[in-house]
Amino acid sequence: MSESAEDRFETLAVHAGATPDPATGAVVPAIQPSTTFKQDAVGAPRQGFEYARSDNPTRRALEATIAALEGGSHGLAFASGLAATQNLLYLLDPGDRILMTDDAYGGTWRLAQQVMARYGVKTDAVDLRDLDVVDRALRSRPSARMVWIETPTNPLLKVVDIAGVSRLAASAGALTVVDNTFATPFLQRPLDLGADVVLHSATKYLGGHSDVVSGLVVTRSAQIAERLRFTQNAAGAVPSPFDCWLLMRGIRTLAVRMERACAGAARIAEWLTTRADVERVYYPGLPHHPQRDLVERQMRLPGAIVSFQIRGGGQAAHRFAAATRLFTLAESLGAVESLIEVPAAMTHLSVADTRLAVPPDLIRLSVGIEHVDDLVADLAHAFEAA
Ligand code: P1T
Repeated sequence: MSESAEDRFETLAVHAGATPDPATGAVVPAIQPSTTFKQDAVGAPRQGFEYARSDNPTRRALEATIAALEGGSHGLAFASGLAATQNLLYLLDPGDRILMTDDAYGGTWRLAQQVMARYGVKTDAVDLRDLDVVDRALRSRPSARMVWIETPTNPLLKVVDIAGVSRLAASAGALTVVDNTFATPFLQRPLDLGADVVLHSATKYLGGHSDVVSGLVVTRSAQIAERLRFTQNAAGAVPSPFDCWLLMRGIRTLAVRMERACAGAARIAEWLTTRADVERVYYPGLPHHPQRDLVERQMRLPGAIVSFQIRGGGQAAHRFAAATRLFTLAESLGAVESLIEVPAAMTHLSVADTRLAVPPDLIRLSVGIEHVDDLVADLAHAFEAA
């Protein structure tokens, strides 16, 4: 990551929003709920705002904030991570092909396979960790127009070389999109590594408090931004001003939340490797993670999601996930409270029987910011109870 003294991430996260308000001195941005804006003459809106779906002051402030944090020049906010994904897929035409990481959020794969396929866009699952495989897949016909990276992936925490894949994609004329939900711009900045577009389910770490569903996109390309700005308005899947405000509030504490959660996750991952009732632990910070060197090169910290396979199969996983007390059994991730889920039966149910299917005995932990000793004690109790 390249940061100057003026724009260290922690500082930027607090100050990137439009504050203090020049009109009032308020240190918190205002929520502007107005759906429409007065025009002084026909077609002459005062500050470029006409109608809130097209643009509004609160969303504009959020979009500038995320663009600054990702080191991009254009930010766009959507009603959910999948709405953001949908708008990126609108960049494609019938006959185009996407190469997608072979471990990804189930909903992203479902959108590509069950919706976009009907409009003639084909998606192939590829192990994007292997650059030779990527190179071959980019060369095969029809040529790929977009490479869709998640890194670390959901839920197996595979790590993809963003710079390597972006270089190959660019030379083949394909766009590289990075879903940066698991890492956040605090841990990893894909645009600095050559990606064309970064996407977030802002529902997760950026919001950070399990109280807003939203999606964000950032790019340095004026041409891509213009097309996305058009579909953002034309298709209309936009977040409310209140949701935008909640996200700006969440983003201000992103760095401290991530540091704390990552420290807890590292400790929990290590502890799980010592348990006889655990078959395998997935965490990019463990010495045995297959892309350990890449993790150190590409990420500031290895993240706060830990997955593991429990001995005893799918039923043992279900019993374990229902037995924790502090880890709440729920979908989603990335908030202050720790969550636990069984991907094969929950977040990734829609990819059962596909190449993206995940092991039934896999448990995913989203480590929050509680005291780590309490979290470890909770897991220890669940192993006894399950
Ligand atoms: O839920 P939504 O805001 O629409 O975002 C979809 C999405 C996109 N990308 C990644 C990497 C995600 O993890 C998600 C949503 N994931 C969950 C709800 C989950 O529990 O994994």
